[in-house]
Amino acid sequence: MISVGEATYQLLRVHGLTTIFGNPGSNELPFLAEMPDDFRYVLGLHEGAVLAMADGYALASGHPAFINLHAAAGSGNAMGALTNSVYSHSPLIITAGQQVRSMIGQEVMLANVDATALPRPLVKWSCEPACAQDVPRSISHAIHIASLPAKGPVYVSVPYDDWGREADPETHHLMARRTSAAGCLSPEQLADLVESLEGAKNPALVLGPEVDAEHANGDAVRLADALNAPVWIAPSPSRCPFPTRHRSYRGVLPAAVQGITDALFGHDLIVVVGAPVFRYHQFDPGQYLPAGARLIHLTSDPSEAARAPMGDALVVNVKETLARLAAAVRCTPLPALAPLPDYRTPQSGNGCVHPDELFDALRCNAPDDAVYVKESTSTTGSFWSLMDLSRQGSYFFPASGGLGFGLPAAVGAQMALPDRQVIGLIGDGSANYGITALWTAAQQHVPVIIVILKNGTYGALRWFADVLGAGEAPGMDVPGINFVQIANGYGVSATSVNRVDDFVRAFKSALASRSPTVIEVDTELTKP
Ligand code: TZD
Ligand code: CA
Repeated sequence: MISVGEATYQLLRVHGLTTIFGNPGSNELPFLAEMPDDFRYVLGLHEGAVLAMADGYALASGHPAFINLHAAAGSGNAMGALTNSVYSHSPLIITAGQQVRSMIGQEVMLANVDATALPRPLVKWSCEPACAQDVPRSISHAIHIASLPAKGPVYVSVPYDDWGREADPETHHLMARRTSAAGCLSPEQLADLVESLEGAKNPALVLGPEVDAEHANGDAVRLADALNAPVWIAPSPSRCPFPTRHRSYRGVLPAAVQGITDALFGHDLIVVVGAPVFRYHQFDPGQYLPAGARLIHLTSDPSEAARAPMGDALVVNVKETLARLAAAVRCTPLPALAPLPDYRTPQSGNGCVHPDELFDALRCNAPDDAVYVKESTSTTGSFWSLMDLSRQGSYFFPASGGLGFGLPAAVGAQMALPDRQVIGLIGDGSANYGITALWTAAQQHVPVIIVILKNGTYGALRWFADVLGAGEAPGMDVPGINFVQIANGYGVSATSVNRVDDFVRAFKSALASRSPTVIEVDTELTKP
């Protein structure tokens, strides 16, 4: 007979979940004390950083990540970061330790009262097993439901007296279970779509993060080539689904109703793949679509399909659908696409580095397959005009705009992708929400490069204050932070630069060092 704890570790091993991201407390120690030698525990010093590190690991690896948090307090600390995981469809298996079963009702210290309600509505599913014997099955349930489309985070609260109990003898069946989804277009649905595409005079593709998550970037290129159609990236992108130097690439759509309609003016068919319709941000009411345009939405997420305010939707596997469409469409030649504009000439900073110069330097000096985790909110336009992102998994941004993702997610992504250089591009405001991940990077020898863009302010808020006509508000500047000292304090080597040539030197030495490095760059304030 084996214990509930042993059965759970066996199950996690079968699913390749041998890395535990966590921050422990007394409720979790009985589980962690049994951790087998082939497992690795990655300690994060704050649960927001724990969750975002695991998120970066899951997003970059394409596999679920396992998290262990301390009861309600630890779960609460992680919830800001969890807002991003919902919209990035991250399959995070979040577990939290609970008080012993007989004491929960008394609300003793560290009882997670109404534990399943706590993480809602941010998780896809949450559970506290009805008895100890149901713990391995509940964790199996969690892994499967997190990984089936649409993927998402799940939460399991486990009383700590469960781990030592005897497992159900039938638990072995769980180890062999596999679940998968097989939604594909019927022949009629495929024929309808092909007819719509072939019949359109001027179709446009709008691609979202799911295309990159499903490794369908190449399929999207084949469809764009077959259609000779322009391609936009859906607004507020959390990933890059299409090569930004492909001749069809037209840029990132603005995150505003009328802005999108204006950008797509003249198209009679708009096919949105793997994104919500749409992820607007600034309130700019207007028409949802150009006059006479039809919108078709392809997504694996029934909620994305249902909540859109316009268009027809098909809930599908986006990779398979793109591949089948690319193979099926036969288009008469459309007017030639306008040539792609050249990179814009980088502007120079005034006594500091302009973000244009920084991104230009990165494009020229970083490896082609570098992975960028970006959380610098005022430099969006500059970044997309100057970078060349051509590979799958090259770009990650907090999917719900919740700061505190970028720095830890860069550490997690670098752990998942030891053969690619991960570069965090983090604002001097954003860096503070997840700064403790530097300690984990140092302890785990994760060779991530964190570039901190220091403009002394919450730049995006300054821009937003203008958009809203709000004028000067309190709390918008962040002067007097020394990231070199902070990084050194956590055991990470760091340097500060205010000229682009010094940045290039520091960056090259960081690349060569194969150890975590922070480069603080004094940057010019720009508008997103
Ligand atoms: N808190 C959290 C957790 N998420 C947020 N999105 C905000 C606050 C509000 N916020 C933004 O939406 S952008 C921003 C804040 C505070 C400024 C970030 O400043 P930064 O980047 O220095 O990281 P820029 O490039 O100067 O804008
Ligand atoms: Ca800033």
